[in-house]
Amino acid sequence: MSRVFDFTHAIVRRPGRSVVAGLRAGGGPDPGYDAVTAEHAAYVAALKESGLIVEALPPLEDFPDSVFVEDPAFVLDNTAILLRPGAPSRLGEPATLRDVLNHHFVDVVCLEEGFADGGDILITPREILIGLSARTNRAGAEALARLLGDRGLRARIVETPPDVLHLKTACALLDEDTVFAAPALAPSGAFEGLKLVETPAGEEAAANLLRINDRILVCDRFPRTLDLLAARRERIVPLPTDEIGKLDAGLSCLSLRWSNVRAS
Ligand code: CIR
Repeated sequence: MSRVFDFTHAIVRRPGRSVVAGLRAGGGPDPGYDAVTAEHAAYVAALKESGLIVEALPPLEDFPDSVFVEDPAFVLDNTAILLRPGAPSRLGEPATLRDVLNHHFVDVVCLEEGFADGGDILITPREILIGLSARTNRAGAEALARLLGDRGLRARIVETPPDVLHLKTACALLDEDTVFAAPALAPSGAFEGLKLVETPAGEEAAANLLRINDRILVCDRFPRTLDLLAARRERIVPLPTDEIGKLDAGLSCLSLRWSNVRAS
């Protein structure tokens, strides 16, 4: 039986030089193109080592944030949904994925109303959670939930704390029963039916980890999280994320992942 984090394929997009001008909420040092590229290469290698077939799309200089390919689309089984990213500079990104998604998926549809980012969508074994955020509004979340419902997929809309960019900035599945989440999300009621493991204090950004098959890709700069996962006997793959972190990004946002075993 395939689990929600059993994947066979992924799409990534290589960073363009314009990535250094990507969106970010705070100040801090600028990201560097070479360093982002190195982190991206390590990430792609980790996906391949986890058993995935990876298709790398060419850079798009007109879209500085297009390396974060999870946000403009949602994929599951036979279906791909071209979303409507909530940041105006990213609204043109879904159209750039249409051809590749038509190639891989039989059912490709567009979100027609509101705004929704892929970073706000968490697939759990029971349901698909859609987080309301500065990028995903209620009209977009409801339209997305309808598209999913039409395909027999149960969606639930949840709140994301105001200072969190995306739902998945602050949570990820560790296994089929367990979610790893920043404490700010714990009281949201989002994780009903799942066990909750909270991020260690000061390591909230570690919540954006990525379970793929039998491995967990996790940011390498959070020692207490690495210890916590090691104590759970998880097979961990620590990855550098300092540069993409300067762009408010983590590990989930760098790929679209799916299983062609589950699709029928
Ligand atoms: C943005 O603000 O849209 C990008 N700089 C970062 C997107 C990160 N995406 C994600 O966590 N799913």
